[in-house]
Amino acid sequence: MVDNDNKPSLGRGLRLLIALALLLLVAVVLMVVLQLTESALNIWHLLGQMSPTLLGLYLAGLVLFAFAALMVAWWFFKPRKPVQARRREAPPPKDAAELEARLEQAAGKGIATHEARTELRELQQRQQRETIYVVLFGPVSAGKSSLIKALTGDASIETDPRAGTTRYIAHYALPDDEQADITLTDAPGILDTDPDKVARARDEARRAHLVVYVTDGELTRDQYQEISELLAFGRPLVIALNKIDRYAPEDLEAIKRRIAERAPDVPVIAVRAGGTEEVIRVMPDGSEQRVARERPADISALRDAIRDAATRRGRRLTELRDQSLLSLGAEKLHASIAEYRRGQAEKLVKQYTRKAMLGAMAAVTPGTDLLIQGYLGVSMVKALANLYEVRVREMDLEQFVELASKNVGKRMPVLLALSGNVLKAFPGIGTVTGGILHAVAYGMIFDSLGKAVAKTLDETGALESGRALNYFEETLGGNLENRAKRFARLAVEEIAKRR
Ligand SMILES: Nc1nc2c(ncn2[C@@H]2O[C@H](COP(=O)(O)OP(=O)(O)OP(=O)(O)O)[C@@H](O)[C@H]2O)c(=O)[nH]1
Ligand SMILES: [Mg+2]
Repeated sequence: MVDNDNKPSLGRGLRLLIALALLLLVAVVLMVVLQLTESALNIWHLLGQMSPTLLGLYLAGLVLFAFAALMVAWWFFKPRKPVQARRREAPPPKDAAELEARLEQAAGKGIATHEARTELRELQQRQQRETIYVVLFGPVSAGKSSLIKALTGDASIETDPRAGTTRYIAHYALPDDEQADITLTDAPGILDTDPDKVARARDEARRAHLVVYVTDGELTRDQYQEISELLAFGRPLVIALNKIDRYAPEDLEAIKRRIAERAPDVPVIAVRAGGTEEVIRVMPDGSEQRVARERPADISALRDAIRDAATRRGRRLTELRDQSLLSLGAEKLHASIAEYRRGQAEKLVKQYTRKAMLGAMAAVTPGTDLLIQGYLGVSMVKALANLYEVRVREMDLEQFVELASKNVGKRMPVLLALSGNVLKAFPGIGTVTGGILHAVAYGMIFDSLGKAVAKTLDETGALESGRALNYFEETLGGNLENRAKRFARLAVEEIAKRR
């Protein structure tokens, strides 16, 4: 640093020159002021001679112009919220061709599309058949399979008091129907402990024309939630209240009333699937015997409701079914895209972390490393945003990385000390120089920043800077020792490669 007392004095010639330049500047300013005053007086004079209408128009024009200029200035200088750009979700595809086009585009990028393609194929196959698909859906052991058994008379259908009997989707034709071709679909129960079975049932509810929600009692809050989600997907729905043999008539009415209050637009049909049950019979000699007893079925109201829907609303049901299956396909594609992006984001973060570490090792003078890392940081966040198709302005990107750097600044001494510490465990790297210390620290910083940004983009479809910075703080400060060791190992490997 240069001391004030030792400041070299400016030469006389130079001071004279500066004084002359200042004088010239004052003269120019004076001239400009005089010129402006003259113009203003002239304009004032001319305005005085104008007709009042023309004067009004002129003044209005002036005000408008000033307002426009102010607006432009405001737009330019207004304080900007840091990075809030949001990705627009694609609306559901209109038809099979549109979904097909989206699938091809995704496949071109290397995204796995088989799950979505299966849904598209399913739709195309179902469109070729005349039949109306009716799925029996609901909690385990509510009697879905028993109802299908009763409706079709198919004795091979497995039913059991134990929960989770039906594992896979199965279709059965509703026999002897002249008015409509109806297929009943048996599905695993929801509220099953196996999430795959539940997912299979939920998907099937999206593929069917009509959903019969089977319950054997009061509905829980989760069940109402499930029903309202199905309704939101545009699924035509009826509730079959099964096992009515177990209820007194007034209890049954009370349950029906409560369902009607919570799901007012959904018809509730009381049924009894029947089946057999084991009872203990006391014999005349006092001994006990287990015997199978038939429960009479009462399913005609449900059969009528299904037929009625299929014959009266068949076309509308098919339209809704097509839309529902298309959106299911689109959702599956969306999930595959998200999966693909997560994988790519991980690769990008690895690449940039390595670059940042190499940059830190190569930095010659203090300060350059920060500059390189700042540039790299912006590039990494930009690459991640591009991957998630989130448009972020350059200015916002820089502002975000600047905010992240401020967080880093506070932690840098700790990170460097930690790097020094863990590097001691690696023999043969010679003296621990600034470069390698910074490399380890930057490894940790870039890895945390990249992961935080990727997580935010994945969760919100936007680069919400507050959330991303919080995640960054969390990851940067967590599990320090192990992460420092990991990046120390990487840095040492990098040095070994160069030797
Ligand atoms: N009391 C009575 N029991 C019934 C009735 N319908 C079915 N059940 C009994 O309820 C139990 C479950 O029936 P399932 O048809 O296997 O039920 P599910 O909904 O298909 O069950 P999962 O496949 O496990 O999801 C069986 O023991 C049936 O006998 C009925 O109307 N009344
Ligand atoms: Mg079943």
